[in-house]
Amino acid sequence: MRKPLVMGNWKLNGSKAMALDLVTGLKKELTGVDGCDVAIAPPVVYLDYVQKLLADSNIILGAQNVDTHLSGAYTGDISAQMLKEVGATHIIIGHSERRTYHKECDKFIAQKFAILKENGLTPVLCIGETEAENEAGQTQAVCAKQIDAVIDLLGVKAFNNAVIAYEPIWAIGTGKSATPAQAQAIHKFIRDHIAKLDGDVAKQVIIQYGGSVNDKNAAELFTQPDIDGALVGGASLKADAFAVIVKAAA
Ligand code: G2H
Repeated sequence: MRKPLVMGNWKLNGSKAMALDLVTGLKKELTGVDGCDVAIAPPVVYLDYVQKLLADSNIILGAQNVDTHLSGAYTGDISAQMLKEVGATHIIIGHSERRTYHKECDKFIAQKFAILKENGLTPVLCIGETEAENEAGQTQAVCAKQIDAVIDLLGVKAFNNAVIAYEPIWAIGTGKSATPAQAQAIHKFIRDHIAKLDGDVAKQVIIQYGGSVNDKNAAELFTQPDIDGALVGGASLKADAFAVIVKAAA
């Protein structure tokens, strides 16, 4: 049985005051909630602060990015060991916003996956197609290619204790979520794609859906057998909405 994971991706939002408010609210709303892992990924400068706020809770600390190097002359970068030292365990990589704005390619993202695994951290690998690719019927091919970049570098077993977040780019921050049936179809494709190489790895890998998940549409998405929780952007910035999503997955 897979335990769903609902993860909040704060993106470039927040402040110390907001973090205090949000974490205080989440701890209160989520007391006693079991059956779903919960993680939040604040901006990197707040990780240490949020880690302290989370000290007496089960909420997992995540981060939104990592560099492929561990140390050296890489101005502005943050290493896997630094993330680990401040208590972050689940690290988002390959988000479409980084693929687009920072020109990150599949091979580079696979290297990030590798450095996270080498340091005992959990990659949350975002994949997904653009609207044009979707309309051209290329969704499966795009997702397979993004996953295969990791498999080519590390082998399929790298997906043991890893997370995939399927985020159709046309659904991100647009309010236009994929339907539960649409999402289920591609989640099943992703799991089957991995199962062709290793059935056990496929069975345990968490496949989250992401893209305009909110307190209204989450419950229906989670009825689908291959949707194991969600990566949530906008709706993770409000404790009450995020708690509704977590409870729907639990
Ligand atoms: C997709 C998602 C979180 P939102 O990027 O990663 O954001 O829920 O705002 O669409």
